[in-house]
Order: sequence, then C-alpha cells, then structure tokens
Amino acid sequence: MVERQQNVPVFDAVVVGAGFSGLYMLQRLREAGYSVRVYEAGEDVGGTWYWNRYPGARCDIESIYYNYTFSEEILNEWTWSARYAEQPEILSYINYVADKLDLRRDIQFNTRITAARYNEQNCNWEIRMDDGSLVIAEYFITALGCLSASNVPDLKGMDTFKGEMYHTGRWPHEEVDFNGKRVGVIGTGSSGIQAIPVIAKEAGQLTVFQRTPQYSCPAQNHPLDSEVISQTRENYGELKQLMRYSMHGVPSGPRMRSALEDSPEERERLYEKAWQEGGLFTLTYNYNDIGILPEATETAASFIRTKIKQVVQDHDTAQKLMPSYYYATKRPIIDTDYFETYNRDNVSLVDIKADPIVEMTPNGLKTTNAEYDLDVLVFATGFDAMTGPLFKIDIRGKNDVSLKQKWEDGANLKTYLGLATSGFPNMFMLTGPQSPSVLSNMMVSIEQHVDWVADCIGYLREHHLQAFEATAEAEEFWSQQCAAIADMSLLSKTDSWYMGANIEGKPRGFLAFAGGVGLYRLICDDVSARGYEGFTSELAAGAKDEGLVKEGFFMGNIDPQAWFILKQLESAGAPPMEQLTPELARMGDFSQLAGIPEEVAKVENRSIPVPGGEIAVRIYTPAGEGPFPALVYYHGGGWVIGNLDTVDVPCRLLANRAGCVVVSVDYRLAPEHKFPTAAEDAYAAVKWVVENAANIGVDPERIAVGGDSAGGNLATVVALMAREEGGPALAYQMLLYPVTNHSYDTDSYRENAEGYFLTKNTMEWFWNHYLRDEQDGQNPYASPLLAEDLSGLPPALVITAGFDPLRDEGEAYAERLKAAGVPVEATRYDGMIHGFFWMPGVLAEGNNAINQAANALKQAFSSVKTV
Ligand code: NA7
Repeated sequence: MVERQQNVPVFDAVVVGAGFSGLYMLQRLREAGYSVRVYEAGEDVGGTWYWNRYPGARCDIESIYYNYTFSEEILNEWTWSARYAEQPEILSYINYVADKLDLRRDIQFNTRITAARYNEQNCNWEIRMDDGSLVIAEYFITALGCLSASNVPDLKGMDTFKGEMYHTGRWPHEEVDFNGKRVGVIGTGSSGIQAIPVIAKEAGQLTVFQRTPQYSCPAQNHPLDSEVISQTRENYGELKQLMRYSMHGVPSGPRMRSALEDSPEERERLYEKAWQEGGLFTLTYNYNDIGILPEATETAASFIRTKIKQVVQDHDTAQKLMPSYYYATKRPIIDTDYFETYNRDNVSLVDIKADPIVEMTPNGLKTTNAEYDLDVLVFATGFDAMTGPLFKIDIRGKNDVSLKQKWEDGANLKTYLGLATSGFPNMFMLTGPQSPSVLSNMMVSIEQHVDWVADCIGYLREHHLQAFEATAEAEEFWSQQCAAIADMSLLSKTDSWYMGANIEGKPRGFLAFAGGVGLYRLICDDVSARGYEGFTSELAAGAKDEGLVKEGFFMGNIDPQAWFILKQLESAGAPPMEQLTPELARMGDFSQLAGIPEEVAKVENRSIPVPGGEIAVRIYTPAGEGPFPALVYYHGGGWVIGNLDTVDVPCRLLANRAGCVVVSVDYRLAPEHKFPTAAEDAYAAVKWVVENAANIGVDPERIAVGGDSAGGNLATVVALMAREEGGPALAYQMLLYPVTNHSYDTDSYRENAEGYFLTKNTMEWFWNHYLRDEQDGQNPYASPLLAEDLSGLPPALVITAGFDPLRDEGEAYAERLKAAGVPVEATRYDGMIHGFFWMPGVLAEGNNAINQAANALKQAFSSVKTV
C-alpha cells in the first residue's frame, strides 16, 4: 500500500494506451466531466497503427467501416482513399481525431505503466510508471490492444547476428532500406503476407521461412470512388445498426444456407465470384457452416488450395504453400499478390516444419539442411495475444493477488463479459480477453466497450457506488459460455493465436467470445439494464441506500444459462412465430439446444393406424431384456409445430435413464387437423401400444403417458379419456409445463407475456389454430383444468418453469389433482423458461429435469403390481 504522499496526482480514471480504444475512452469520460489521464508508451497516438508500420501494413476491414462512428461530423469530414487504407493513412486519421478533439492535452506519452495496485481501503488504484512516479485513480482502464505484446522467438545465437532485425509489430519510424539486400522473413500470418510482396519488390533476394501455410484470398483493393463514399455517408445510420447487431461488426453476414446444400458447381461459382470481389468475409459468408462443419469448411478450403496451385508456377513451392487446417478458424487473411510473389526469381520459400531453424549465425540463419546468408531478418511472428499485454503490467487486485497469479498465467482465465474480473474492483479491460474483439471489426467492439464502461461509471457515480466488481459466479458462468460457444465450431480445434497456441508454453484455451458482436451487445445491455447484474458494489460512506447494492449473480432471478439462450434467440432476429405461416413456423430448428443425441439400443420408426388415417411413431428401446415398461410421449409445439425430431434427445435420455421403451407420437397438427384430432391420435397411440405390446417388447401393465407443453396437455387428456372409456390402465402421467386451460388470466401470463421464449401472443396463435371455436376451449379434452372431476387419474409428475406463461395453469392442475386424491410430485424450476426439458444440451436444469422425470418413471413402474 502506498504511504500517503503529497503531490500524488489523483484522477477519476487512468487509461492505459492511446490507440483507438484509449482515445475514445478519454473523449467519453472527459465529455462527462471526469478527470482522466491517458498514459502511452509510444511517442504519439495510434496504438497498433503507431507500432505496426511495416511495409504493406493495412487494415483488413473495409476502411469505410473501420472508423469511429460516434461523431457524424468526424464521419463526414474524413474521406478514405482506398477500400483498404494503408497504415500511414489510418495513423493520419487517428491523428486527425486526436487533434480535432484536442485529446493530447490529457495524454502523457513516452510513459509505460509498470504496475497498478488496488487499494481496498480507499477503493482506488495506485498506478506506477516506468520513471517511478505514481498516480491515483478511482478507475483503472486498460486500453492496451489485443495484439501489442510482440512475440519474438528466442533463437539460439540471435545476439551474434551482424545484420538488421525487425519485428513487424515494433517497426522503426525511419525507413528500412531493403534495396538489393538479402532479406529473410519469418512468419506468414497477416503481417507477413502483407509485407512479403512489398519487400520482394525491393530486396535482392527474399527468403520466406514458413511454419504454417495459410489460406489467403485477394483483397482486391482499389481506390474508393466518390459515389461509394457519399452513399455510405447518406446511409451511415442504418449501416451502423447493421454493424452493431451483426456477427463480425460489418454490415453483412453469412447466408443462411449450408455449403453442403449446393451442388459443387454452384459452390464453385459462388466462391469464384467471392474471389474476384475480394474481402475478409466474402468467401465464408456464402454459407453459414464454414468454420463450423468440417465437410462444409473443406469445400472452401479446397477451393483456395486449387487457386494456390493455379497461381504458383513452381510445383514444389505450391505444395509447401498448401494449408491444411480448418479454414476460417484463424482470422481470414486478405492479400495483394501474395501467392504471385512466389513466381519471382528473387523469392524462395523454406518450410521450417520440414527443415527447422537450428540457430542464427553472424551471417544469417541455419536450418537443419541449409544455411541462409541474410542482411536483414524480419520477424512477422505475431503477438502474445489478449492476455500478453495485461500480464506485462504488474496488476494487483484485492489481497495483493496479481492478475497473472489469479489467471494462473492464462490457464485459469476468467472474466465477466471480457470487461472485468473478480478480485479487481473498478478495473475495466477494453476489448479484453473473452470479449468479441479480435473476431470482429475492432472499431465496433471498441466503441461498444467504451460506451458501456462510460455509462457504467456514470451509473456508479450517480448512485454513489464504489468498489465495483464482477462476482466469481458471474465470471465462472461467462468463461464457461465462452468455451462452450467456441466448442460449437471448429475454432477450438485449430492451433491458432486465438487459442494461445502460437506462444511456447502458453496455456491453451479459446481467448475470445465467439457468439458475435450483436449477441454480445444485447447481453452487455441487458446486464446494465438489470442494474449491472453479476457485479457487486458498496455504498459510499454517507450515501443514501437506494437498494442498488446486490450480492450474487441472478439471485432469485432467471437462470443465467436460460438468459443466455434468450439473448441468443433474440440476436438471431427470427420474427415472432405468430407472424409466420404454420408451414414456416415448423421449419424452425432448435436441435442445437438439445445437444448431441445419445445412443439407444434400438430406435425404430413405424406407422400406426389412427381413426381416419395413419401417423408416425418412433420407438426407443433401451438395452437389456424386455418386456419393458413404456412411456408414450407427446411432443410440444402448441399442437401446430414440433415433430419427432424436436424431442429426439430427451426421448433417448428417458429411454436410457428410466430403462423403459419410449414411444414418441407424431400426432396430426393444427390448423390442418383441428381439435380434437391431436387428442384422439394421442389416445389411439396409447391403445396401439397396449394392443401391440408383445410385438414391441413392452409390458402392457406398465404404461405411462407424458409430454411437454401441448404434449403435456395431450398426456393428461389421454389420462382423462382412458378413465372415461374404461382403459387402458395407465401407471403414470408425466406433465411437463403442460397447457391445461384456454385462458390467459393468470399471474404467470401477466409476468411472462413477453421475453421468455414462449409469449402470450404465440400461445394465442396456437390456441386459435387448434380450436374450431371458442366453445372447444371449454371442453375438458382441450382444457383439462375445467374437468369437473379429476379423481381416479394416474399418479402424476408436474414440472413447471418459473419464467413461463404456462407456469400457473400447470401448478393449478397439480393442485386440483392433489385435491382429487391423486398422488402428485410437483416441482417448479424457478429460473427456467418454457421448453427447457428439450434443451439439455445448453441448460443444466434441462438435464436435471430429465433425470427427475426418469427417476419418477422408474419408481412409478416399479410400484405397479404385475401379474
Ligand atoms: P500471426 O497471425 O500470429 O502470424 C505469425 C506468423 O509467425 C505465423 O505464420 C506463425 O506461424 C509464425 N510464427 C510464430 N512464431 C514462430 C516461431 N517461433 N518460429 C517460426 N514462425 C513463427 O501474426 P500477424 O502479425 O501476422 O497477424 C496478427 C493479426 O493482426 C492478424 O490475425 C490480424 O488480425 C491482424 P504459426 O501459424 O503460428 O505456425
């Protein structure tokens, strides 16, 4: 802790770094009237664009989208010259903004922050510089850039080399002269691929040392014409919205089609068009499963490989340039004449995986098989990404624990929203690890983070809150989501710097949030709208308690996993179901939420007769010797949508876990088949199971019915019908958030009418399709809650969800069953949403509910006395 020193400057906030994020942070906080000081190691503003001034450096997001959008004036005053601007132009832009907003007066250059320590007593940060001086600030904000800690390989004999050495990320300000020289470049990432064609034109001889071959597409860079610029300016409001709610922060996105749905010819046509058009995502955006499904990804990868073969004349060189990792799992690369450069006489390529670098010598570089004399060696070897820049500062939070210790050098990386980490109050990381950052247009991610942080500080000040800190639960949750989302694609299956794989000894783990900037923004906005859910703070001394100080994460509230799903569905932007036709509504695919189907000993599809037709059933038989008890299961979907596939995963899990046959019933749907068809089909299916028991390995004495939502309605209606019609005898009814009454007059309808997956409007749409008229709604076979007498029905399990319009009617039905003397096990899953039973792939509570149902079934079946 710092002894109280006089003359220690005190600021509201200290920002580290004067790149794009640091500058905008300064502007926002200064505008709001806070005292801010920015510290920057470089001599001037620019960050990434100050340091990366190697030949050929340029942005890979189109310039017109790679700029600040917070000021219309700035947008209109600046005109980019080319589709992809070169580094000097980008740096001029940053300088123009810094001048215009007079930002330099609050920036101290040539100053490196070496340490920052949180003072628990004073709830502020003590920040030390490389000259030993100290400042104090309430908020410590890192604007370090994700790629600012250069990675220079530690080659044996490096210090003996007599030539010049440079790293692309620490390029000198003076011009580097390659003229006629023997130049080596190690590294073929974006930087190498941009630099190599430019250096090749000047150098006497260029040798490229390549560790991993890369996919790269032409940038097709060109000057921007005035028409494009004026159109962009006119439409910037709309473009900005598109960028903000997109996947990658650009105003376009992947086409909703699998690469495997098109013929090879059609794919080829589209890929060729993209190749001619150029651009970072143009090729991948043809389909929505590139980088996700291996076979789909391979179609794009092999297209690029063919292109490389066509361009590179020397067969051996072309072979060495063939990439093999999953395309689009590293940041895509766009180039200008990269592969063409290998056709020059003065360029050669060394595959250092086959012929590794052994050491550097005074004259150059030695590999296992050869020696290369060099005058200049360029390291285009990238960065210790994301965590690297943070670890270079000795950041210490509560109890003097350093960030490096807490994150175990990166092996235990945990952040909440990539913005904060527990134990480090009042510290914000702009575009920190586990935020979308490097997977997106950085400008969109930067502005979003800065705005969020500035608003957050405003909120804390307004409400006199201090020591603002992410909770351990919140960061645990967030880190799990980040890993899970990366695992849903091929991203975590490639050795990339996203995974920390480029740095020797760096722990592996996906370092960013791969759910897209749109989803991420919705989540961050929701967190703030909920009074900064997942963060804690303390009330400042003497301040009035407004009840804003919270503890815990989503306490007594919606389950965070369910909330995350809701945000994902919201960001997918699908129109509400009631605005669709039933045919279109039936095309919705939620299979990802169910998870991977588990093996079942036998799964059989059959067709069974029902009055007036035939329907399909799917029979799941567990391992072991029959006859088995059976559950006849009805899927949900408001009698209008849903099918056997929707509930395939839970049916498999029930069959295995309850040790029973599950017969899943594809009853006929409304509006083609209105009430009471579905109920009659459901009843006919049970009778069929009993009559055909021997044939399907089932014990007819131990039959249960069950279903979710509208399927729960059908299950209980079948139980009523069986009682009325004198059979079959049912052992159990398993009712999962069932529909029990054609009425919307409940608290749960009022509380959860919108925003929790199933809405009141959708429910009305379902009912209107199902019933022939209002009168039907009074029929107990549609609204079993209205049945006069519920006695004599089979014992029941009734599961409901806290955030579900149907919660109260399910619970009311359970109460009525109990009152009628029926044994009932009723459980409310407080934090859950409608449909959670078939979402075990993403909701732990979905899986728990399936376990509960399986146990209840097992017990019910075992208590049936068999003859
Ligand atoms: P990258 O993309 O990390 O590329 C670095 C390159 O250097 C890559 O080819 C690496 O091979 C190679 N490399 C790294 N370490 C070594 C060692 N020790 N020996 C040999 N070769 C090595 O960095 P860039 O600067 O090109 O681009 C960074 C980002 O900036 C880019 O993604 C854009 O977002 C802009 P590897 O592939 O790891 O085998």
